[in-house]
Amino acid sequence: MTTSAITHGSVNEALNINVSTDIVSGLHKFFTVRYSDEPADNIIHSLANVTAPSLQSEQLFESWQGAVNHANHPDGWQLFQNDQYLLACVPASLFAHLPMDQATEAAYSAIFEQMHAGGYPYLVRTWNFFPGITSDGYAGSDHYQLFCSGRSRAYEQQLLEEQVYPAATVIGTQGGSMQIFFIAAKQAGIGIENVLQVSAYDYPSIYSQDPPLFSRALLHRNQSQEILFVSGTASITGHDTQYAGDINRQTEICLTNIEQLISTAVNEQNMTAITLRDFSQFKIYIKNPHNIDTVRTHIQQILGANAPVHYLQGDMCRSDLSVEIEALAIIPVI
Ligand code: 3EB
Repeated sequence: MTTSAITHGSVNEALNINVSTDIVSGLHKFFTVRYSDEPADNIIHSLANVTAPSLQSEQLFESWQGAVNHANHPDGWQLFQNDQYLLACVPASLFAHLPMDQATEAAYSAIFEQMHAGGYPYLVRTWNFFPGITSDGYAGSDHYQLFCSGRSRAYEQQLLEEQVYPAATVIGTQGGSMQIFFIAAKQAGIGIENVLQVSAYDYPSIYSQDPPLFSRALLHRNQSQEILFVSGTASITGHDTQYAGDINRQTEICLTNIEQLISTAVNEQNMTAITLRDFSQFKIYIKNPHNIDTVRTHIQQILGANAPVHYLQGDMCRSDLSVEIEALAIIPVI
């Protein structure tokens, strides 16, 4: 890919990590994701910092910056929007006082409200971070299962005729409160499922009472780009975890799953043919920080040494999963 739609700064393992991924929509820069070892409070429009700590430097802050709509929003919303996309982080004040399932329901209901108010009816991508993902909540459910229930309940109240679920990441953090980021759009995207996996929304209820409502990937086209949002992808085939305890084999299955998503998008939805090396960004969440060298060696063999990869500590929703990979491809349309 050789266009200015994507800019990669220098990626290095020293303190000064500085990668930006610009999503450009038409002529309007939508937002920039900035990575730095400094928090973004010196930047004019810092959306938020993600809680998952980096494994690359002592501290790595991800801050999303863009053109903020300066209209006065109640409840502390800071909305980034242009003629096609809306991006925001749900204000914690809307759910911080509630138990997990109700908190999630409140957060997603608030997202749907903002989407409706702004005229962005399609949810295309979400990132969800919260502590204690596999620890007990209540009623025999862990926090992830309660999250799934709350999300389902918010969707049930939506009463939409046809629902394309967004691409999603759900990662357990070591502390802090829940953070939910999302991108919504004026135009619908296309959900991409993985033939090697049962669709998450069809999982049997052994994993969660209410199913995880997300698409394995979402293909979104605008006037100037094809964007493939690949959900957090784990070592799951069918609906079973593969290779518990084997970090290398798990990494392999994650990549195989992502390759399968590419080929479905290309063959069934006519997406431009790309390979893993054409992605703009990977985020690799690793549960045990000791595994980073193993994963990095594996990834560099496949993607090359200069691939746009960030390694982050994060817990997965199943205790037998050790690694999860999300990815973003931005393909300029000529
Ligand atoms: C999986 O494939 C792994 O509940 O939104 C990955 C990405 C996972 C998103 C979600 C869950 C979610 O089931 C877990």
